[in-house]
Amino acid sequence: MAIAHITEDEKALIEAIRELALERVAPRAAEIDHTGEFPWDLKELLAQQDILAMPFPTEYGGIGASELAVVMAIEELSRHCATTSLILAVQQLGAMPILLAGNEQQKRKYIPRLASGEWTAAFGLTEAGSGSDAAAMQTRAVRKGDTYILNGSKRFITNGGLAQVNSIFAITDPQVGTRGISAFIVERDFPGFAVGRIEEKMGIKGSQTAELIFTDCEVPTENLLGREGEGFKIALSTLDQTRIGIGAQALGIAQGALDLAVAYAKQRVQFDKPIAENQGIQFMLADMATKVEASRLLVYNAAEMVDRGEEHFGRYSAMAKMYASDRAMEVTNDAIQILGGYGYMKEYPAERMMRDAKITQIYEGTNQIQRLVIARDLLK
Ligand code: COS
Repeated sequence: MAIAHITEDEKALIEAIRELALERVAPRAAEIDHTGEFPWDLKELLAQQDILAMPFPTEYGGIGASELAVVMAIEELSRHCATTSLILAVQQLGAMPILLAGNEQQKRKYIPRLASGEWTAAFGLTEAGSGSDAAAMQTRAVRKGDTYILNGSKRFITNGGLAQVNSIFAITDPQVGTRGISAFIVERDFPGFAVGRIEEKMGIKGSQTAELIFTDCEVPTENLLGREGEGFKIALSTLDQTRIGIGAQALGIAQGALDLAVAYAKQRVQFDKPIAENQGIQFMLADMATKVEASRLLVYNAAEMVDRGEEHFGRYSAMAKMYASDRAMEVTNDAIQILGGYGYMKEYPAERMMRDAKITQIYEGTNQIQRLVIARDLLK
């Protein structure tokens, strides 16, 4: 097991989450994938068990868990159901701009209800024409008295339309590039906020991915995060931290696939012996386990850098996300191979794990963007 510097209390909490995931989340995973419905019951469970409170400071109603404990919780949930782990990951993602840039009044207003799980959060950066090139966004925010008027739309927003609290990025000054982007807290009930298309996806099916449409959407000026023009930096610093959670999600999926492949290889008999007795299978399992462990070290290391208050962890969070998600794709692919025909069928979770793993190479910055972030930091 990888080195993990967490307190005894956090160790007990992670142990409890591991059991909860096995007993309550695992039995729901196939059905969630099949119906594609958001698992409100599991969101409630995470709220009741204070799991959604983990990323939030105690002074705002959270339990102030370390970043390492947060990513370990995401990992444990992901072993059984990536959709469920995403509820925690996106609660952190959507709220991070408020934690990083919000003033006291904004934190007091929004964080306690996110920590209790009464409200959920979403992060709106991506647009139809602006993915990797986040600065190419078109959504505009124009100040008019004591409100900003937002016009435009966001695409592929996780929890889009379900979340009460949305961190939305929009252009306030089109003349100055990334320095003209600002961040806002937009509530679902604000006039002019609407939900557009709901996407049909390959994996993480129970998680709602939606378009958000702003038509003269009225956002009070008090909901501007930081100052005008600081939005791009708020968005990128948010992603620097929350990408570790996506690495953890990939890690958990890969661990789940490895667990499955090991169990299957021991009980599947061909040519009068368990297939685990074949060196060809053993070598595959050994490689899979090593990839999982190396991913874990990168993910935990990046999280510990955050906990130690190190400032320049962005390179390491990008490495953790990129490496763990690329390995998760390989490990889930190998798990299917070990399960053979059964691996290809929905009777076993291997094929779901592979479909779920795929998104971890794409969201919160494609792995090509992660390489760019790492290389820029290396070469600067
Ligand atoms: N944290 C804070 N600020 C950052 C930053 C970071 N990690 N990286 C860059 N910046 C700042 C720069 O310092 C620069 O500020 P100044 O204008 O004061 O110099 C500003 O942001 C613009 O930086 P840059 O010129 O590097 O911006 P680019 O348009 O070249 O974009 C990338 C940089 C590609 C890194 C950015 O667009 C990106 O991360 N894209 C991926 C977006 C993404 O992850 N989308 C997924 C959405 S969530 S599912």
